[in-house]
Amino acid sequence: MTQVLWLVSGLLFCCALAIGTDAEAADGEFNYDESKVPEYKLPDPLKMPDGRTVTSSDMWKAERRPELLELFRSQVYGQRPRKPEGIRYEVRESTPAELNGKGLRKDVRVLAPSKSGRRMELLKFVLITPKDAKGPVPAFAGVLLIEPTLKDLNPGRPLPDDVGVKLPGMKLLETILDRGYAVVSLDPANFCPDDKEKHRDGVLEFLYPGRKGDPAAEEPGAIATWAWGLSRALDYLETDPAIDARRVAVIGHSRRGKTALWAGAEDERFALVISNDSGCGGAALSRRKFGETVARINTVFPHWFCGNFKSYNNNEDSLPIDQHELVALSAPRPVYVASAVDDGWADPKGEFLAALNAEPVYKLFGLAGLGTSEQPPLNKSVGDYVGYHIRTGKHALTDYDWLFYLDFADKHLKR
Ligand code: GTR
Repeated sequence: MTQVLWLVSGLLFCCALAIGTDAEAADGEFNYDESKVPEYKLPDPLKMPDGRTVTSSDMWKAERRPELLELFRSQVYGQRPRKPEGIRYEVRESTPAELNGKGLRKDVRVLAPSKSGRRMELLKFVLITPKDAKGPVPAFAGVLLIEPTLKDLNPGRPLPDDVGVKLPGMKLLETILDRGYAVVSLDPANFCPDDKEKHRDGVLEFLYPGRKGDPAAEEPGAIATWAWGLSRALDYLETDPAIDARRVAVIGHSRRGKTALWAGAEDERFALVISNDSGCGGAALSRRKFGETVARINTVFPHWFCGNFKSYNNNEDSLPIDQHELVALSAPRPVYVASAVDDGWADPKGEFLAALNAEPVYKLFGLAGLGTSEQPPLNKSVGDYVGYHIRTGKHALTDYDWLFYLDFADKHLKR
């Protein structure tokens, strides 16, 4: 019965959160017609450029994975920023009243020495842990995963409408805590603002002083920088006895879902990867050109990807990779891709096909994937090591999605 209530409230909630990304592009310039998807041939994740086929998990790990990772760095997201020496943490603890005594909150500032010798803030995040945990707990980590304020952090800053956990009374966050997970939410505001003019203002200016403009050929864009920030949060989690840092899932919605996939690819310490409605540059196959296209994303968000990615505008067939290989970079760790049926802009079918076409890599490890080659019916979760669902409703991370993610995490992180 509670389950049913959850489902109903989830559906209502996701309707309430509907945002208009697909409406913004319903002007005929973009394709939403399956019969108009061009013919395309996906690159084979198991084919090396010299013609050899990857035949074992060892060969995947030693040869193919590094090669694919490098292609995504140089052609799509940009090179990984370096990690500064001498990082320190400053932690402020509190017990937020909104969590009804269930959660302990830590505001963590990650500091690095600057040229002047002073420590400067690289980034900050919020960690909420279940208050009465008996030992180290697993966690979900993401960019803007919970309302960054929970009241008092950056007061007055407007939030994206589609941020995951901001139910009245923090009901969903309480549920996550009750189920034994911590939540980590990275705030990109000062660290790497989501703004084409200002994305360099935080950590990129600190690491690469004086550079200007859009990311150069292989320079990290905002997605790579946010992903790097999630790794810095994970560094901290490794030092916090409340957390089992070997059981941290990285998760995100939309642009933050693209970030979760890339964070999981770059940092294999993340134990599980979840992308919610991540679309173009996330789980959706670029070659399908359904909904948002490479050209459009690079034009509207020139700061998200590296400079080289722009050479694939209207030229997707020449990409040396496609996004199924990004999903495959999670292997052998469990990965979950989710879509929403009214989110044509993010190409639900393309997201499903990326998950499906990542399976050959999981097979190398003897792990089962989706268990189906057809998109499942609405609101049904499928898959073992590759999970998928397509939900009714629009582009959002809803509590309904979360319930599937909690079950998936229980299955893999609590065994
Ligand atoms: C849209 C963008 C999508 C998606 C979305 C979001 O405007 O075209 O790729 O990332 O924003 O992050 O909400």
